[in-house]
Amino acid sequence: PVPMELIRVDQQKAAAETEILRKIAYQVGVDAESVTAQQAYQGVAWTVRERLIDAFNKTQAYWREKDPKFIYYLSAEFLMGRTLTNAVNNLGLEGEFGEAIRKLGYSLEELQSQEQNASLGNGGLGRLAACFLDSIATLSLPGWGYGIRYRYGMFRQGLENGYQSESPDYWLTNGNPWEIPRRELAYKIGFYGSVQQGKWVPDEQVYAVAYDNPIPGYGTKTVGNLRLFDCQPMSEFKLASFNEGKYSEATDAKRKAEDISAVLYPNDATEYGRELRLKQQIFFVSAAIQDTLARFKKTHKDMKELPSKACFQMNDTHPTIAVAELMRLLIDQEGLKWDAAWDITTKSLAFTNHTVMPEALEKWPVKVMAKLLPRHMEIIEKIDSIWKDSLRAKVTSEVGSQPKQAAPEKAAEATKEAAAEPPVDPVEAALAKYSIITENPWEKGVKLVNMAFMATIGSKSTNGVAAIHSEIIKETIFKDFYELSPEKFQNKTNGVTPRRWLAYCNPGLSKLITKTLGSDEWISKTDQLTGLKQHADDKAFQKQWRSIKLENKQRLADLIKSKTGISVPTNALYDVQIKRIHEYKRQHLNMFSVVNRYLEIKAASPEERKKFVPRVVIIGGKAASAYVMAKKMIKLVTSLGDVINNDPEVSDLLKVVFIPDYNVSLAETIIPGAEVSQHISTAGTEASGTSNMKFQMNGCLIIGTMDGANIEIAQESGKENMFVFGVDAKDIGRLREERKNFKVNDPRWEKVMSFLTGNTFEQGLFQDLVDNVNDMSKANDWFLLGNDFTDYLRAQDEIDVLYKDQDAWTKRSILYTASSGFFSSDRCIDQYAKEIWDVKPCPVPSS
Ligand code: DL6
Repeated sequence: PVPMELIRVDQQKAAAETEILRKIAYQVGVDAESVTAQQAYQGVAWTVRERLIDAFNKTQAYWREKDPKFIYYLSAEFLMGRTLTNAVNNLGLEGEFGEAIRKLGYSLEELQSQEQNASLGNGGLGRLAACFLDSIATLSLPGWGYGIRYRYGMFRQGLENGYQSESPDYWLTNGNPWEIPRRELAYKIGFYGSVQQGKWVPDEQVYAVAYDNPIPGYGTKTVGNLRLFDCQPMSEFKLASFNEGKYSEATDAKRKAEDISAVLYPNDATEYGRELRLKQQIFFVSAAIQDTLARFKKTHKDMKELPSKACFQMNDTHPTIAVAELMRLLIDQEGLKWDAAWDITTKSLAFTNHTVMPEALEKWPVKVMAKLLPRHMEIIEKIDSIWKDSLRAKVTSEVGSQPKQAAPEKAAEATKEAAAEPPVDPVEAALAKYSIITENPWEKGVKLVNMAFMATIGSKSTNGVAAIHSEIIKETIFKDFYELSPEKFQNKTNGVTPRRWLAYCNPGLSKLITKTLGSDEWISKTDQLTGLKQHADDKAFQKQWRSIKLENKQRLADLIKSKTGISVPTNALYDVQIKRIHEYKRQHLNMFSVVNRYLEIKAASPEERKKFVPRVVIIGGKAASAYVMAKKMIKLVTSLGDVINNDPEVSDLLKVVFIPDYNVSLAETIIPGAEVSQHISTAGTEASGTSNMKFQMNGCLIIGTMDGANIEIAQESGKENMFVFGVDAKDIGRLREERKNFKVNDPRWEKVMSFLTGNTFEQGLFQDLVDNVNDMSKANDWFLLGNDFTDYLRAQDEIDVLYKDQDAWTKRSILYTASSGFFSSDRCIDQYAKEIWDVKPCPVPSS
């Protein structure tokens, strides 16, 4: 065979320029002299791909030889964004390729903008998974991500009459240079059917076809992998039906199979939609586990060794069917006994919870599960029954030790109920709180599979994603499980990659940091950023810091102009809230403060108006398609923008901008240009937040509640440096109880409510939104906007005061960046690797 050294492009030392020109000529098929930006992008991307594949192949071969323990990150979402800049920089190709691209007449940034975003995720959870892959590779940890190669990502958001409109995001229009199809790697995935002699005989089968997406680490030769599965039918179509003219029937199976990897989060309002989601989950989880077991079995005979070679991290509830699937594969295919399989499963799986929002904690109807996955349902029932058996003795003694005599009125009630219902065994009733299979509280007789409970029972650890969140889950959703096995519960405060979210998205600031610290080591050792603290008071340094911010604000202003047509002045304070639109994130509270500001400006004399700090309030984010109130919140932002931006009295003192179709690439321009960012969820509702970390890294000040990772950011940057407001998480329960008797004691609240329901807008347009927070006869305002309103406005005033002192503002900005080191995903992944996965670095040698 020809030695690989002669084949590898990185060994041939051909100039990048020559390679790119060859690609343009022979891959793209055009003449380099008349190359468009898209064609130049294709030429460059396919060239970078070859370098990437060289390093990828070397890494994977090295790992095969060394056989280290792997982490497999199972996630329904990977919000990767664009790849070119990240790949060029992580591979250290910026000099060589930068020059070659310039000779083509473009810049890297221009070519990057030609790439479609891979929006295979919804929000923080998916972007976190992408940051984790970057850090896993950077730390040279043997690890792969596993997910779905959705043909359509998160929907594209447009605006129609100020309302969100949705259209499909076909992100593969121009092909995808960053993936390697592995058509020979296809796993069978079954659905429906029945269990016969203990084995599953599915009625329907599809193939999961692997696509590898190499993930380059930074400052290392290691290139990890994201293996995504595409769903393909077992056969293309039924020729016989086709020949009979039954075209639709002929392609039915193909269409159904393709549906599975078609869209991220199919609408689950219908039964077909709900079933499709569960199909997606078993589809990628089964393919991932089959794939892992196949590789494991090449070098290992004894399945008991699996936990020493593989750890599967389940990213939220979406992949938690893994508990039943790993059991099934070990028992039905590998021939293990139940106990041995359970031992392996519970040592190989780990679970992360990302939310306490009930709607995101999946519970599948037993009926749906039993129909689609009959063998899994059988396994789940057995897990549940063995689990409850193991607790019966303990529960029996607890029930026995409880006082027998109920209070007289309770006893009377109980007697009445008992007459109507069959008697309930008190032990069984007490065991119910631990059960995976539960009664649907809203629909009598309907049983549900609680996926979070199954995950925590079936895995070695359960973690939350910020300190407060990890405490909350121990006190609420997993209280009973925590009391049984406290050692299983951990915290892993999230982090974000400093490559994409500082070094590459903010090249101006990155250069200044490197110059100031004397090296670029901070890019992988972010604790070195603390070295900036000593320059925080230096006026000359502050000036440089400010001038970079101004350039970034100009870039953001240009983006706003191009996306919305709105001109915004760069001398205004840029105030940003970008995240999914949700009542708990309270974009409407932000808008209430905007209304208040607007009314104050209008009421002020021309002389008084001069005292206002000009502000541009920027909002971005998508509302789930079935979430009516979130969609109304978008309409609120756009309607306020229409009124305020066109009011000559307000002029440049206040602008309100909604940037449509918020995605990773837009965030890369918005975050460096932001001066203050809003993280204002009701305390106790935002698990962590990760954009707060990105803003902090880029020296953007934060206004926020004591919620999620805000608390730890405040600890790192100094609480006095953050604009903190709002009620405490520990008071939320009580305050919610007291809502009926609560009245906002602030005349500004009434003014805002009246403005929103008055004649500025179409009659009744915002009545539902206002009632939702203001109609206390119905004990509304679940997210306590009224309770936090006054304190929020106080914090907003503090922002204005500080902004007038630009030196003090800049000093804080420097201190934010300087204290952001903890929030690197490298730190977070290092903790996962050591404290949960037990996976060690296996760096590819340099030569
Ligand atoms: O852990 C990543 C991210 C957190 O930063 C957010 O606070 C949290 O809302 C998000 N969770 C989800 C889960 N599903 N829902 N909804 O997206 O995870």
